[in-house]
Amino acid sequence: MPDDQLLPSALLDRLGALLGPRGLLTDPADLEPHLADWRALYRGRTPCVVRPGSVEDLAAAVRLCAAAGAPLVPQGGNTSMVGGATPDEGGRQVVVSLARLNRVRDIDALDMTMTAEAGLVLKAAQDAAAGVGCLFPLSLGAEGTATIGGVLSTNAGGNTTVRYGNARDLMLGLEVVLPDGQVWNGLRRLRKDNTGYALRHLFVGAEGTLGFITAAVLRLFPRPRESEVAFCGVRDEDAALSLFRRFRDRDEGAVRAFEYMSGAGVGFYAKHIEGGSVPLPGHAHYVLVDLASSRPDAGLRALLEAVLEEAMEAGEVLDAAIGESEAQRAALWRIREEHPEAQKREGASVKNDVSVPVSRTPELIRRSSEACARLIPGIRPVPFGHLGDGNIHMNLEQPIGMDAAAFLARSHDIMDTVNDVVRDLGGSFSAEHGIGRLKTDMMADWRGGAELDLMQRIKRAVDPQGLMNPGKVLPG
Ligand code: FAD
Ligand code: 2HG
Ligand code: ZN
Repeated sequence: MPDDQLLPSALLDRLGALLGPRGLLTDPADLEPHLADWRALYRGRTPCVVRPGSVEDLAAAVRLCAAAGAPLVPQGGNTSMVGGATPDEGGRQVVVSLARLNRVRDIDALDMTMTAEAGLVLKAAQDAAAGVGCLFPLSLGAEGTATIGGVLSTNAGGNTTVRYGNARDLMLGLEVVLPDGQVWNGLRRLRKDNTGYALRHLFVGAEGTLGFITAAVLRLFPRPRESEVAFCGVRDEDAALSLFRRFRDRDEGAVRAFEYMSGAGVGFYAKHIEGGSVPLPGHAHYVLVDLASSRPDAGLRALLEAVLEEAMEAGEVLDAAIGESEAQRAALWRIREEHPEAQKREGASVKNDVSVPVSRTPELIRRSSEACARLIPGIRPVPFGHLGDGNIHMNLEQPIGMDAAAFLARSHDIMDTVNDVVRDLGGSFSAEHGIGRLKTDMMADWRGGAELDLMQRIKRAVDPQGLMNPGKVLPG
């Protein structure tokens, strides 16, 4: 069937009349960037991309689509790790990009809030906060592309969750276009607001299955005046955990990030990333610790050195490099931030964004690495991530010389193998990336019974036509 017959042409005409040429893309070259996900796991088709320039236009477009029974796929920066923002292959799903709704509507350094539109890029939100002497602390590798609507819809975590929480914890209020085109204005900038069901939390982490987030009130924090970053070679996974505990016990509030990396991942960074030099090569395990304080006299360097010295005496830290300038601190962070890209360049890999209680992270890394090695001899474990949150990206790289397609054909076996360990340790099969399309088939097993039943009832109540991001999150 030709693409223009996939949706009634009358709907396309009405959308065109409503939104104008900037608001409706139909040229195949313009559609292209919206059809595949960052990992290239999925490639879909769409008759058009709707790009509304105002909330009213989005609401009107949603009403037109609802009347025509056209399914809708919200898209922000399209950096989803689970195929959440990609249309399916059927060619009927309309991609709705929030990119043009990208204003900071309001920012208040006394209330410590920012009202930002959904399409605002995360880095631009951080910059806007810095512009009034504040901090918007959410930070992740995709922050130059990911949007406020996207990070809220996935309840993204990232590098600073250990100190500031997930995206959900940074949100006070929301504005949402519902599946029937109604606009709900819940943009209240209140710290206390106990007025029935907390509807705003329903849309955070819903991955676009319940409506469009169009704007949010975000919490701001005092900007850090002092910070320290150390990159450490550590003895093993237990030593990494023990180092986290040492910092936490001394001054929990000082730890802004605590990230684990394997020697394999750091090696991929050195091999694949331009200028990717590593100060302490040759270790099997690494930790990056970032301390920050809004107090100018917090004494973070003394704290850092005291804890590292203690851990070295205990044989846990084998060597450490401390960033002496902003540029050096950024260079140390780059080793961690470039892990996804370096891993991509090394070859085919299977990702497992999983969490366990923090105390079980060493066991998670060891047991899943061993189990995967039994499943596919030569497989290369590349665990890294947010150890301070118990969230390890338990990723597996293809054995050297193995055919990439043959390796990827085993993806589900590999994910099942890791998930068996995760389950045994009381963890979750999705920590921060969400379910998207990749993990819908795991929902019944992990969240079945009353929990999934309630989710499905909520979905039917909010989106009775089932038009919002079909095929994502909930099993069909
Ligand atoms: P998209 O990818 O466009 O969409 C994500 C989901 O949200 C989709 O289901 C989509 O339909 C929905 N959606 C998007 N906008 C809206 C809206 N306005 N209303 C309703 N639904 C909407 N995640 C982490 O948690 N921590 C990390 O450290 C991290 N690092 C990353 C590093 C890299 C290099 C990459 C590529 C991704 C990383 N991610 C990380 C994945 C993360 O989920 C996304 O970066 C981000 O949260 C998604 O934002 P986005 O604007 O790109 O959303
Ligand atoms: C990160 O922490 C992201 O860098 C991506 O969550 C993780 O590539 C991954 O598996
Ligand atoms: Zn992560």
